[in-house]
Amino acid sequence: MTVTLSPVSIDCAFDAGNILLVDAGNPSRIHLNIRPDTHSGHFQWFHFKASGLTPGHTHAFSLDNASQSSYSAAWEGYQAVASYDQQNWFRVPTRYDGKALHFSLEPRETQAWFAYFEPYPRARHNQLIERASALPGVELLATGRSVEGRDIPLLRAGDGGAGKRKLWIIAQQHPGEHMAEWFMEGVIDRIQGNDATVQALLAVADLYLIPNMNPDGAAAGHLRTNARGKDLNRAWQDANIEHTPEVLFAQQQMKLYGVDLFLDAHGDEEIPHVFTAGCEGNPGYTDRIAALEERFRSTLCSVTRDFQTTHGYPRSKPGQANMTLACNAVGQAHDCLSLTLEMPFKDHDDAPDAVTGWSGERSKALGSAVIDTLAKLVAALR
Ligand code: GEM
Ligand code: ZN
Repeated sequence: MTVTLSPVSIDCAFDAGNILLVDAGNPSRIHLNIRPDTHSGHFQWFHFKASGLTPGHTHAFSLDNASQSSYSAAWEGYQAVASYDQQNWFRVPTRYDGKALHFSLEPRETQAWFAYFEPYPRARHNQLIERASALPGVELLATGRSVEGRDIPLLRAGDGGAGKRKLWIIAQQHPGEHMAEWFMEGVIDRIQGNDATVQALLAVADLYLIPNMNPDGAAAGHLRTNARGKDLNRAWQDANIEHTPEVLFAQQQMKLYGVDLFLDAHGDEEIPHVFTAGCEGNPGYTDRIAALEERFRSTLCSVTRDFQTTHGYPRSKPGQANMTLACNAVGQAHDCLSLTLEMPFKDHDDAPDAVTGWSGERSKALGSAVIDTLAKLVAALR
């Protein structure tokens, strides 16, 4: 008996949506492409809704231009995420054939969302900022503006008292790296809990938090760039109001308040582990900074299984750092501990989760673990 399947429709006209329909003529096998960032060749982030699915029938999707994406080697070992309610996301069977990325779902409902990683919605960002700003001891310290005029809130937890350490955490310079703002939500949730560790930390330090550095890129479903096609994490030597106002805002605020520690939250397409990258290639790199980097890493390892120091980026050679990166530029300018924190689009293979892989929830838990780490480290920062 032949089953006549209803037509499948594909939609991405929503926050952080990104897909291009190639051919949905066969509801069992939908052909799609990923849309490049505006004014940039970068692409890898995808996020779309499929409606008209037939419960119990296997629908296959293929991203036909996957081999031309920014990090095409990263498709190996990667699994796409899906959701029926945009709240609970799970990994789906996925394979990369060297040209296209193929994934499939035998749906239990007639519609589902698919994405490269669990999206952090702008509405949730707005709620997060509202909630954080209303917490005792937390204030909306300043608000920057993106190229397209979206808010870039800078929060401060702590009273800004003299002599306190200034600990900065920024996130999602690269807009497709949604795990970064999930991480920031975990930091803010921990502040809200106001447990003894948080109280001890905020007695001697203030936390300066920018939960989303690139709202325009996130809204547009970009992987890597802002509305001007600029990679913000390559703009820390020549930021300007016209092309990279997002970075200019952060730098101006750091100059105004000072920096004793800097953490830049990102996601990595290829390496299935959580890791950090330091400033070993900076001209101003010292044994003191090297010791602080090591202590941060060993302490975070002791606090959570979702961190490790075996896998990561190759170390930069002495004096060979790319100073356009936030981590290196801030570490040099403020002579402080400065790290890029990387979470995987895949899974943290030291402690894998077959259902979710790396996820928003695990990013949040890592944010909490970093608070414990900062509390153990803060006295040694200067
Ligand atoms: C990375 S940071 C790159 C750091 N590279 C080395 N070798 N230290 C970027 O901006 O490319 C951060 C990211 O995008 O995840
Ligand atoms: Zn990044």
